[in-house]
Amino acid sequence: MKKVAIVMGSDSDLPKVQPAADKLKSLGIPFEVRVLSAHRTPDVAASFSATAEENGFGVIIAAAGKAAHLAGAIAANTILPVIGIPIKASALEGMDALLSTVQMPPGIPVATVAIDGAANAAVLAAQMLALSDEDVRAKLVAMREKMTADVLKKDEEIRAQFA
Ligand code: RP5
Repeated sequence: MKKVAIVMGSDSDLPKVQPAADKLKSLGIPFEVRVLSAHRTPDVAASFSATAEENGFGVIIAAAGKAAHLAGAIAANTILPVIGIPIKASALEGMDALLSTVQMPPGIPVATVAIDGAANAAVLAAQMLALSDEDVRAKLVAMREKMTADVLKKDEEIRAQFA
């Protein structure tokens, strides 16, 4: 199975990124986690990205805050799909990172999730891998079914409470 890379601009991003790792783990998808910075370690970030495909990765998740160029810089060096997580890490509440991550020029997309949307980044990565992996697809279907059942149960409880 192809691996997912989770890269973040700083170890200070980890608490916000952890849900992506947790979700991939729960889906049984192999992943590796790195701290790579578009600004502080640009050469290492570029070479990681340029060799990611030959190193067995299928999707890269890139999280960064402030002037968040990591996902774009990673996307510039690979044709693997890149999912960006804008991290809320400054006085601008994550809007800085959101705009820096999402506003990519034509030809180099970054599939950007919500500010601090790490869990959805992992689900989206899993959906990409599910295109060619039946086991991952089955796990995603089961996850959706459980989600639906949980909401229906809560609906029943709330209706009973107000009956
Ligand atoms: C960004 O700057 C990082 O992704 C992080 O969100 C933010 C602050 O980094 P540190 O100064 O905490 O290392 O590049």
